[in-house]
Amino acid sequence: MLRVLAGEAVWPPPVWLMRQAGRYLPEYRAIRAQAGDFITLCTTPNLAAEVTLQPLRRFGMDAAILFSDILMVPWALGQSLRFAEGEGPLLEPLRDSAALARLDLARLPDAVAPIMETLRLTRPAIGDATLIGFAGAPFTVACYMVEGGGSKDFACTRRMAYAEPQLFAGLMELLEAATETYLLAQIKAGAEVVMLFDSWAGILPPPQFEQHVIAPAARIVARLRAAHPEVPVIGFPRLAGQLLTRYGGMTGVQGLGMDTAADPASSAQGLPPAVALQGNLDPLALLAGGAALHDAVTPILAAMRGRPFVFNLGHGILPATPPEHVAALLTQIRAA
Ligand code: 1CP
Repeated sequence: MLRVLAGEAVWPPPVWLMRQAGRYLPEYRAIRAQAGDFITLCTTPNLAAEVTLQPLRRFGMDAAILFSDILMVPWALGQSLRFAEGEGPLLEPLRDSAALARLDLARLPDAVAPIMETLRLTRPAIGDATLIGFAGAPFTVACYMVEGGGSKDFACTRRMAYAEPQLFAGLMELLEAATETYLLAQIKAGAEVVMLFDSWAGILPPPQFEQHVIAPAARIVARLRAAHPEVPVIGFPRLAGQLLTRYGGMTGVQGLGMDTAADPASSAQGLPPAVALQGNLDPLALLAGGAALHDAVTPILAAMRGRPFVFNLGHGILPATPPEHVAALLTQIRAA
């Protein structure tokens, strides 16, 4: 994985899966039940480290991703957060300057200390695999903070960006600083690669994509690389469409995540050859399994052979995915 992110075309490619720890694994559900709620699981280092390791033990993945969530940053800044059973995250919606003023960057280091302990516990236990730290990118985290949870179109957030630009800029500045502090701490605690998840990047028109997705990512990458030139950064601007390669060229990332809708061959075309691509199997093909899975994997491998590439999904693994399908996927990739 580290060789690929340094620009080498390693074959067969390394593989890990977004949300590789999670509800599709019975051993995850057992630990989740033991922890009680999701935030407790994320802030109990021995349990979070155990969950981080589960997919490596079962499938022999080439990378472990820290078990946590992108919404632990708003939580660490002081926004109230809970994960309702079956409903996803619920936050106190941030809609005015008073709510923004209640957040405090100075709280973050102590609040995320247990997450750093998870990384310190995991690193010596993963052997040759690579440890990935991560954060949500400022725009996607702002979406959840303003909306108060998930949404189809994050209309309140986009409205705020247009109608109350100073308020939105204040939130984005706070998140940029928080993301940087948080990722630097993760690197210090043992993360060998960091990934920026911008899951909702693609809901923005091009000028706002430039302003709220590319520009903050470029600044974050520059500051991380200045402090730790040895640690590669993977950017994942989901649903970016035609703007994916522009993001890959302008932000200075070493790895670029392709979502399910991206075409691997054309994503590679406009990209500097040393930037690794990562992706992009449809999570539903993995859920379906059998010949459909095999036939979905083949063209991705064919398009990526000969360039730096990390095999992954195009979005997170679905909870109904049979674990045997993941094992079959790894067998096919390792035989490539
Ligand atoms: O009930 C449970 O056990 C909680 C389900 C769950 C899990 C397993 C949530 C709630 N988060 C996670 C872990 C998680 N989230 C990881 C851990 C490591 C791994 O990949 O194995 C990571 C990297 C994330 C990242 C994350 N959280 C993203 C970015 C990637 C993506 O999927 O687009 C986003 C948008 C979230 C928010 C979130 N957290 C949880 C849910 C259900 C959601 C999505 C909410 C929504 O928009 O509907």
